[in-house]
Amino acid sequence: MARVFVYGTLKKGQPNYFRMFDINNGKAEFIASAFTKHKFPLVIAGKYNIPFLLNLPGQGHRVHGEIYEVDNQMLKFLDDFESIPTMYQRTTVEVEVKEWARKMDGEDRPSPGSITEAFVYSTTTYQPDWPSLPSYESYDCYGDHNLQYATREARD
Ligand code: PCA
Repeated sequence: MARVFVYGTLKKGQPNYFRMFDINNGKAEFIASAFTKHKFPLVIAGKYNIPFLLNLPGQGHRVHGEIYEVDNQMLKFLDDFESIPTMYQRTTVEVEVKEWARKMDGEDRPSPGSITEAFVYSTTTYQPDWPSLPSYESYDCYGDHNLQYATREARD
């Protein structure tokens, strides 16, 4: 089992969320909503308007996302889906918990505000102009930026 912090199209309500709940890909369970302890640029870039967290700590915003617990099969699926290591790299990030999932109720329920670690799909293999693109605190493919995400199936 591993914990993954998702901030882009894998979040609830976003276009790739369903992939984490396709049993053919493995298992995933929602653990908490959270935001990164440090700031990072979260930009929307490239021909397909893909969200990328640039591995440049200290710039941009504290990025909002969700932590999922995934099994090994799902972790492998996600590594493949996110085109590791060329498009993204899977790194570790410190995140501050906003709210734990109900299943975490119980005596050892950690408090909101606690810091935990999770994997994240971030990148150092970005184009030189990407750090100067607008950066977002919370990704929403339907946001007023008008940068429509092209799904895997819609790309040429
Ligand atoms: N999928 C991963 C990285 C960016 C993306 O669209 C995620 O949601 O965290």
